[in-house]
Amino acid sequence: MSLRRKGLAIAAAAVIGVLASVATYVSAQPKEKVIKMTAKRFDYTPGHLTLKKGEPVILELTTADVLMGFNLPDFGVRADIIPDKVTRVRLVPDKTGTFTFLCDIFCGTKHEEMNGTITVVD
Ligand SMILES: [Cu+2]
Repeated sequence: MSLRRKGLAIAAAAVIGVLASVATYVSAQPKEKVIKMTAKRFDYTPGHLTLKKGEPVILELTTADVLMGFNLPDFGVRADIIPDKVTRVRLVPDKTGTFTFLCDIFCGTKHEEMNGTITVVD
């Protein structure tokens, strides 16, 4: 094998090694459950979620009409839900109980009543 070929073979082996370790790393990560939630004046669908403590989830938030907010103060999570966009929020519940989330962007007459709950179980 020429020196040049040897160099190429070593480089190829290194690339394969890196790809294999990346694949192992990705597959070792816990798969986050994706939960779709739609906001619409003046509620969220679903309006209640049950999650497991310590299990990360991704909330995919969309709005069916106007700009909304998603605020889950007990977990320090908040986001704008913008029309025609998907807002992704990662949540790792680290305590059990039932917690309220609410809309914190004024969206109309019943805005103050727009909320839902998340129950976190062990
Ligand atoms: Cu609102």
